[in-house]
Amino acid sequence: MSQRFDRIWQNARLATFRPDLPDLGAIENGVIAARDGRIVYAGAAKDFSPSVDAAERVDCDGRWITPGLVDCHTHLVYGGNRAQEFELRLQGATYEEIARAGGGIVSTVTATRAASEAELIATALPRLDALIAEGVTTIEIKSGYGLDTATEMRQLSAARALATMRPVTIKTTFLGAHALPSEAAGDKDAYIDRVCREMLPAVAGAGLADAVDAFMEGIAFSGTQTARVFETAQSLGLPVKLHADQLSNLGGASLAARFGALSADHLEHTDAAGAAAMARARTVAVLLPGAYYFIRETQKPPVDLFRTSGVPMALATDCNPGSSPLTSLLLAMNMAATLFRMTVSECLAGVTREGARALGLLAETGTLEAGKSCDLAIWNIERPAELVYRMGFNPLHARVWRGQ
Ligand code: DI6
Ligand code: FE
Repeated sequence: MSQRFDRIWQNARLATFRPDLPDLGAIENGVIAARDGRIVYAGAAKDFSPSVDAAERVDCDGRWITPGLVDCHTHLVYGGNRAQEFELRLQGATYEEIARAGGGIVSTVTATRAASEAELIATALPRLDALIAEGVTTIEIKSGYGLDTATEMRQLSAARALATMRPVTIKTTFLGAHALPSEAAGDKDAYIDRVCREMLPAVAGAGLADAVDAFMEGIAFSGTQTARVFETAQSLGLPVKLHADQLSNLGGASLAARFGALSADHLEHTDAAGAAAMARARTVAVLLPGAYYFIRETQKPPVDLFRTSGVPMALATDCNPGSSPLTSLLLAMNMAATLFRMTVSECLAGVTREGARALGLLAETGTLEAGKSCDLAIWNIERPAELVYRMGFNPLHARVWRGQ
């Protein structure tokens, strides 16, 4: 019996990230076959029937294929930039000082409110293209620079529009509880009230968000305020995630776990209790070495604790104008290895399988397995470690999204 496929990639080395195989799930002489945009076979050439028929065969000349990369934490859509604030920091001001002085996130809010949806799309596209050029096939994009209903919705709508303009899967996240807008005059509870009663129902009603995030921090929102946002999100059927323990330990990891969050992100200050709670809840730790590097943080996330507690670890760019103006997942991997001492396998799993898990998309993408979307990155490399080792070099040969 002969089967017909749309495309077959052969003579490839596969990093499958299959959960039943160790490390990268490597297969030396591998084949991937796709039909209707989905993987039908990914495995050893010797187990693949030679009688199959395919509309197109691609000889990979021994190149490595990984799953298409997943950037599971970005703030890609925003107005303006913060190069001037960067200069101030070079003169000695800290990130928290700038935030308290009305700079920081709030200055990006002003620029984002002033931007039309078309302008938000136009400025985000080059950043998206930079990620795509490195093999990214799935990306999460947060709001959080509007802090009023209309602008938050405009940001999310721009993020949705990007998905129609490029071959990429985009998941949107509502981050209304990112910072306190100046018109809230210091009243965080009243603002959270508005997030829960007005903004979240409007965003959910318009189908603009796939998840809800919050920034739980001294300069942002408390655990009580975050819990209110999460309760409202869950009552609207939306999964939650959290910017947790980035600058201090307010128990963000434990709170995220208590709500069964998809992920808790940053986590520089997370303690053993937080890691244990995340392990029990299967909440993914999303580590963001770009932010750690850019704000010159010295407290490292407890990678060893996550390892020994069995907390899955993902990596992302945190692409944002204030603390991580980074549009390279390859560089994020190099930083995670160099700064956090993550292994090559952990880094690569972090931008594929674990990134997909952090978005609730593991059934859909993130590994090379039959049944999943055929999202591939094909690399001109001799060994996978090259993807982590180099700084500022892109060895992508080809990228496939949904079989194309
Ligand atoms: N944590 C961060 O690192 C970013 N947001 C957040 O909650 C920073 C956002 C910004 O400074 O614009
Ligand atoms: Fe972030």
